[in-house]
Amino acid sequence: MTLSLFDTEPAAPERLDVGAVLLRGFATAQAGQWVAEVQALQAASPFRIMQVPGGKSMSVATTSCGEWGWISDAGGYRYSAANPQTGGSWPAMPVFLASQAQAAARAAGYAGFVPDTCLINRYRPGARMGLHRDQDEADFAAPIVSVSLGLGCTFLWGGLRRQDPVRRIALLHGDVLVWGGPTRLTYHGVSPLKEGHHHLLADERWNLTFRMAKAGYPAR
Ligand code: MD6
Ligand code: FE
Repeated sequence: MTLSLFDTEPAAPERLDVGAVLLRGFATAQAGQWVAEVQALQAASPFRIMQVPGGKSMSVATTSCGEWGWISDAGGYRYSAANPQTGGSWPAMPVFLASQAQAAARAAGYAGFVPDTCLINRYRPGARMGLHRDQDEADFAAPIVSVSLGLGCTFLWGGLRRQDPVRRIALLHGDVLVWGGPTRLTYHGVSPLKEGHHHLLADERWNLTFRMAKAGYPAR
């Protein structure tokens, strides 16, 4: 196969680690729709800065959609059926987002991924995410599908122990990271976002993580 700048074929899946697959550019062709869907969601359920249990503020702004939303407050981290800002439920997960996330999971070898929540994080220059593990979900057999839009970032990929060495991986607009299996509980984070300009999102990076918060994997 010859490759040119104009090929629309997505890049071959890149294996980042056991169970972790990077689908470069998976969301690029339909990025406009991704952005429009998130804009509509955030009109219903605006991004806001949450507190972490110690009382400090996160540097990213967050919202959720789906049956569950991820929240953080003085009481800790958890999934909640209610949005604490409104007391009501979260906006439903748009069919486009759910089906794209499912397709990405399938492309990475995870059939039966049916997300019940999507956490949306907005980064502006300087915003970061400290090393952490995603461990608030009920079934670690389910992967997480992570979509990057807007400005690129340096993603930190560590190991199963906090003190393990960390690899630095560029995540760019349209990249989708699907990750589960033996490295599902890998420590990871995001370096402070650098200043920049993206044609769709200006000085922002959006990260969407689709999860099965409460459901068992695979869905049936
Ligand atoms: C981010 N992502 O990319 C932060 N967590 O902005 C995460 O913390 C993350 O990308 C679990 C699985 C995939 C992720
Ligand atoms: Fe995470």
